[in-house]
Order: sequence, then structure tokens, then C-alpha cells
Amino acid sequence: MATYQNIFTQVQVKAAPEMGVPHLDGSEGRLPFTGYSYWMGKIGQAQLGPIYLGWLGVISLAFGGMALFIIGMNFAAQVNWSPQAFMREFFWLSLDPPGPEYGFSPFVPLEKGGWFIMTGAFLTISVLCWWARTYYRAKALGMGMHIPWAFASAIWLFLVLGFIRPMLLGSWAEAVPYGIFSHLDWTNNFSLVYGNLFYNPFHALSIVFLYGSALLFAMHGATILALGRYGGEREIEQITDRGTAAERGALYWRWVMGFNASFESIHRWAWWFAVLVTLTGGIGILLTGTVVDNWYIWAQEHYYAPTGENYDVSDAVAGASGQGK
Ligand code: 07D
Repeated sequence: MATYQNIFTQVQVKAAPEMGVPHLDGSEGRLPFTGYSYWMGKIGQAQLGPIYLGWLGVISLAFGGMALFIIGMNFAAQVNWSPQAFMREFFWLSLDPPGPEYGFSPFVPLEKGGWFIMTGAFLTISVLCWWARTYYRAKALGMGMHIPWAFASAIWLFLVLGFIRPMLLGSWAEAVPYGIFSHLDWTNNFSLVYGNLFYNPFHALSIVFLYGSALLFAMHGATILALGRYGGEREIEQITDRGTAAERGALYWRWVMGFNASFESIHRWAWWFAVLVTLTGGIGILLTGTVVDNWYIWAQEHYYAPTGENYDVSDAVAGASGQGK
């Protein structure tokens, strides 16, 4: 029976497009491009648009487009402009930062990493304009600033990886390359060069919050869906009344684990967990190579990695398998 499975019983209303509340700040109107999609309606809102572009949106898309274009043209040049080779080699192609011989100079020949620096500058302009867009759209609708500040946390990690840390170390060569496998290799290499990132406590914290976010989201999403028959998704009305979905949900979690978040606080839990993934992550990356050169030795010095006389992982492996030395 599908009676209470509200995702299947949703009614899709088709009428004149809903254009939304007026902007509070008198900023320019949204573009009246609207449409309907039955299948989008199955996973969200069936009405598409209106979209707001504004000058920040235009600048962001233009610079983001140019960054992608430079990456694409570099990839194409690397395969001698062959479309077949471009498709075949796509995952292996990479736009790399300048070598260490160029330090952190902004003047690097285009073929030697200049394109990389230009791409990074354009991408950063694009991301920052998009951030400002999230800020001003929230303001125009009289919303809180939760979305812009959460986005800022992600941008913090992005800037640490691609700009702040390379700047502190005085070398573009430290930055992450633009490429599918090359950025994976960079990540793996980073961990190996600095003595295993698992021993970086901020990497550990970042993982805690990443996995924690997934767990909280699953718990909250499941709770609300399970309360669908009591109108659980109408969260705000539920907070004040008795015998509601909210009260059942709260009691459920007190039964299961002795404590429940409130309908409001669960969203603060989720927000903080998500924000802390990249906040702690950025701290961990910034410390690496600047303050700490080898996380395994650091962990040994702080008494939580097995101690050997030198940096000798075989000691840890032998210890873990119970063979000792
Ligand atoms: C990267 C930043 C925000 C992005 C923004 C987007 C555009 C346009 C377009 C380029 C995601 C702006 C850009 C919109 C883009 C173009 C064309 C967010 C980002 C604003 N790790 N690890 C993390 C785990 C290992 C390593 C975080 C797990 C190994 C390094 C996370 C494991 C090694 C770094 C995490 C594991 C290693 C990380 C990322 C398990 C070698 C980081 C969080 C189970 C592989 C990053 C402190 C995130 C970090 C990071 C998880 C293992 C290396 C928690 C689960 C031991 C070098 N790792 N990791 O949300 O913050 O990223 O570290 O093994 O830099 Mg790790």
C-alpha cells in the first residue's frame, strides 16, 4: 500500500508561475523564465524558475566560464587538439601549477604554470562573487545568513588548498592541480609526504564531522519521512502543538537513545557539523608543512602513535599485529 508514502501521492499544481515575494531591498527583478517539469516535481518542486541573475551572477558565471575554458583549452592542447584523445584521456589530463623554481611569483610563463595561476584567479573571483550572491539574495528575502556563512566555510578550505598555504610556503607548486586523477594523486601524495594525514588531528576532526553530517542527515531525514503520515514535514506548525509528529519524533529518539534534539536544534546540529567539516579541514591543511612537517612523528611525540627510534612504520605494523619486536 502506498497510502502514506507521500512522495507518490504528491499533487502537481500547474497554474500561472509563482514569482515569489518581492525583494525587500528594491534590487532588480528576477528573470521571468519559468517552466514545469513533471520529473523534477517527483524529486522537488515542479516549477522551474524564475531565476535571479544580477550583476554578481553575471560576473561569477563569466569568470567561472573562463576558468573552465582555460582548463579545457590546456587539456585540448595536451592531446594535440584531437577530440578523440580528449575524451579518451580526459581523466588523466591536468593543468598543473608552476614548478618550485617559480616560487610564489605572479609572473610565470603561460606554458610553465601561468595558465594555472590565471585559472585560479578567475575561479576565485567566480567563487567569491557567487558567495556575495548568496549573501545579497538572502538579504533581499529577509533571511538569516546561515547559507552564506556555511558556504564561506567551504571557500575557506578551497582558498587554503589553492592559495593561502602555497602563499605561506612561498610556492605555487604546493597548490592542487586541475585534473581528475591528478588531484587525487596530489591528495595521496600530500598524505605520504607529510607522514600520513590520518595522524593529523584536524583531518580526523574533519572526517568526524563529514561522517557525522551524513549520520545526522540520515537520522533527521528518516525521522521526518517516518512522521509523514502526521504531517512531519510541516515542521514549524508542529513545534507548538501537542500530539503532533514533532512530539512523536522527540519521544522516539528519547526512547531509542535517551535524548532528543528539538525540531529547531536538529538543524543547528546539522549546520554546525557541515560547517565544521571544512573549517577543521582548512586548519589541518594550513598546519601541514608550515607548523608540522610529519604527522606520524608529531603523533609519536604526542604519545598516540607507537614510538620507534626513527620514523619507522614497520614498528607500528608489527605492534598492531601483536608480533612485537
Ligand atoms: C575540497 C573545498 C570546498 C570547495 C569549494 C568549491 C568550484 C568550482 C571547478 C575546479 C570537499 C569551489 C570550486 C565550485 C570547481 C573546477 C573547474 C570540499 C572542498 C568551495 N580522508 N584528505 C579530507 C577522508 C585520506 C587528504 C576532507 C576519509 C588519506 C588531503 C575529509 C578518508 C589521504 C585532504 C576527508 C580519508 C588523505 C583531505 C575533505 C578515509 C590520502 C584535504 C572535506 C576513510 C588519500 C581535505 C584536512 C571536504 C582536508 C581532506 C575524508 C583518507 C588526504 C573529511 C573519509 C589518508 C590532502 N579528507 N585523506 O568536504 O580538509 O572536501 O584535510 O580513508 O585537503 Mg582525507
